[in-house]
Amino acid sequence: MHARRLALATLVWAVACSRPAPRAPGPNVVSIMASEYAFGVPDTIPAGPTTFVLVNRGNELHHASLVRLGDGKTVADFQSAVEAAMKNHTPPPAWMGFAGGPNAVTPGDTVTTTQTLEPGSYVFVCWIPSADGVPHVMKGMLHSMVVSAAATRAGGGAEPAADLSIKLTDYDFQLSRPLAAGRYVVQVENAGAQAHEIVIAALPPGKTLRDFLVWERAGEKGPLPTGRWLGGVSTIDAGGHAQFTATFAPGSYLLLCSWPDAKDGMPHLVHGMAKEIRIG
Ligand SMILES: [Cu+2]
Repeated sequence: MHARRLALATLVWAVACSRPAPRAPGPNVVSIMASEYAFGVPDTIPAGPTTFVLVNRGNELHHASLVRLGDGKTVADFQSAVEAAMKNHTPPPAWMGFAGGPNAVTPGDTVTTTQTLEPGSYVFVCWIPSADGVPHVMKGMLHSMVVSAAATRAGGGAEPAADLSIKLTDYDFQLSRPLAAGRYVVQVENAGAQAHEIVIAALPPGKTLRDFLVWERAGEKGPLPTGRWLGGVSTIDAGGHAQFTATFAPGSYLLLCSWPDAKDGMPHLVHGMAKEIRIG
């Protein structure tokens, strides 16, 4: 009896004292609030692995495309360069770096991406147009942010381990394996020669990629033939990588890249970067 009580006590002690092994610190987490037409985001964040949590508190679709400014370039330089590029349908200047950021999210929803940030001057931008065709950035939806080496924690933090990878190419999305319903950490690698994005939209029952492309070719008139927008990674330079998380219910989804082509200025989705996947 006594021995048995002792064994029990030992077991209780062992359970109480079994702590999980120390884990490497995760990425720094930064919240971004999006509304019409502004971002609520800190002005300075530390460099290193960073998870952005984008909350859409507005009534329209928004994303938070992260642009790195070249040395000495200001937000005013950025604004005038964007105006000139949009007016003349020219590619963005080479001093703009595209660093990812959370992609389009339905009003009321939240999406996350993780990327490793180099120190420098950045701008969060929403390139998504309103129903009037004017991109939100032209309505003032941009926010400058300094990524500071000084504020970086010792020991850094690690990027999350991914469940699958999607390669962005000129012009396709290549999945490392087929998807089933569930929650995934997706590693996105831009293996193309150009900047690309990936954004995921659910298709309502009965709608297909064809419906989306017909809507697109007709000049994007009327409501989008899509359901929920699940995020993804906003425009990221060739060679860049990032992770995003997404939860897939059974159904059909679109993978899209709307970034303008370096040669003809057309969105990449008309060059083939529009893929329908079915999750059973
Ligand atoms: Cu693309």
